Amino acid sequence: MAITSENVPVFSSLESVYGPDGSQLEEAQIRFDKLKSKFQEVFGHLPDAFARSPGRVNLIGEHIDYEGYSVLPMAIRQDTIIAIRKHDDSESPKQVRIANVNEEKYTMCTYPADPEQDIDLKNHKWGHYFICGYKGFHEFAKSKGVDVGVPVGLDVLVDGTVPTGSGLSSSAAFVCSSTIALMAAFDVNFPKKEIAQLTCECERHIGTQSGGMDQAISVMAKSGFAALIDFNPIHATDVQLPAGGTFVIAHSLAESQKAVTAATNYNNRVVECRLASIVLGIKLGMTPEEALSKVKTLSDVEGLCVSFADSRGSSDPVLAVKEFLKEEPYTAEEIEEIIQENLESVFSSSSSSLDVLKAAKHFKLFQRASHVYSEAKRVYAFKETVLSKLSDEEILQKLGDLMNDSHHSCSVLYECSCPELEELVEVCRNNGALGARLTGAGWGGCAVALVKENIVPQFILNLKELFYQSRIDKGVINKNELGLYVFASKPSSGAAILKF
Ligand code: NG1
Ligand code: MG
Repeated sequence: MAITSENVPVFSSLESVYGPDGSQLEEAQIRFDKLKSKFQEVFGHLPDAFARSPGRVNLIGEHIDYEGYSVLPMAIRQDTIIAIRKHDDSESPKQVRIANVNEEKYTMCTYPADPEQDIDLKNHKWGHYFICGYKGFHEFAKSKGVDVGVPVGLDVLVDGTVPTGSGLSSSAAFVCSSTIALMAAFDVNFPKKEIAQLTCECERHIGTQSGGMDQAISVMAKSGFAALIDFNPIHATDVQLPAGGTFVIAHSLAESQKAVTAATNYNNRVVECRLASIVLGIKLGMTPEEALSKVKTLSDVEGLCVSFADSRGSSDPVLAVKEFLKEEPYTAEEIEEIIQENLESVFSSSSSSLDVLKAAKHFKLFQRASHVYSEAKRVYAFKETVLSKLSDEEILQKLGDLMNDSHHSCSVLYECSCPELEELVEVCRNNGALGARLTGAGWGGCAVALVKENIVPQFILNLKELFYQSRIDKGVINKNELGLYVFASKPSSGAAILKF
């Protein structure tokens, strides 16, 4: 298949991915050598190909991708690398065997070589993420009429450096590298935009109703640029960040297990947003039937808010929320009365949403909708600030303010922060960050701080002393692991296939 710049690049050298300079390349060389020898040791063969896909840090635009709004992340250096070998028809076992270089934490998972298998969500295993990619790859190939033959055995070895449960999207790095490794093994290459869409959809097999940000940036990132990602259809615009500022990522050390807590955290918010959009649609003049059938996300009803204008005359759905939704949480009965339908029927096709309904006491429609609409505006303000004619100094200051506002909204309105993240964000701000916020889904994981380049080393030292030292003393982490939990990051490149 012809490879164009629209497809995933296929490289034959590590320099093309990790850059020509010293430490990163050396580190990568060591990882790849280890992967190869481990592969040989575990499976008795060398791999056919490798794929890598990076984690990401979201700079602004939290919990709005699944509501149809644009977000602004950048890829980070940490990534997942996968080595893969496809068996011949005649070889057995006809299984997908997934091993990890970190075999103590991740023991080998084995699945049947069946692209139509269901994923056992009640019994969460790390290998499930590969199977998401496996199912997605086959579904997509089928939809495109690409013949990938009868199912054969696959050997897979994984090496991930994106910390898990940290809001840096280890899951998307894993699902995207899995899908791309499969493409390499089957000798096909799809356009990046289509891979971004397919990986977003197939990661939902894990049970979270995720938006498409993580997969889009992991697949489409360009080295040196953050990206504004739009959805429906997916589109990425490069964003050159101003000189003089650096993003520092710091882990709160609270791990958020999103696949396990979905019903009360992530999927709960997706359901609340859906309900908020239906109720708002009705209040803005739709009939209940119309709202129930047409409205999926808050972005779907934004167009009905035109008569609510801000001081600059542009339409402002936040004002419509203030007018039409009440601040007190809604009970299920109150919502059913407005929408004239019972909630179980609204969500009958989604078992993960039904789990949410079972677990929910009430629904905070006002708060969730206010967050989404205001956060969507902050993303555009962020992009416009970057493009503005202000001095770099002023730009950095404004971006920092927007990040602080975003955090406040996540914390107070969306309630996806946690005490450790609150403490960390505060420490960042008290030590010279121009702005700091939780990043990713929240409920644990990382914060991202915008820091002037010239104070970065001192800033990191201060975080070590003021946030991490007490945790090292208590044995939560090891002193020599600190570099894994707090680091400065430059925008890295997106997914690639490596064939040597
Ligand atoms: P994390 O938790 O970083 O994987 C999740 C979602 C994103 C987005 C953010 C919140 C997945 C795979 N990713 O990111 O799509 O909604 O939360 O902004 O669920
Ligand atoms: Mg994730």
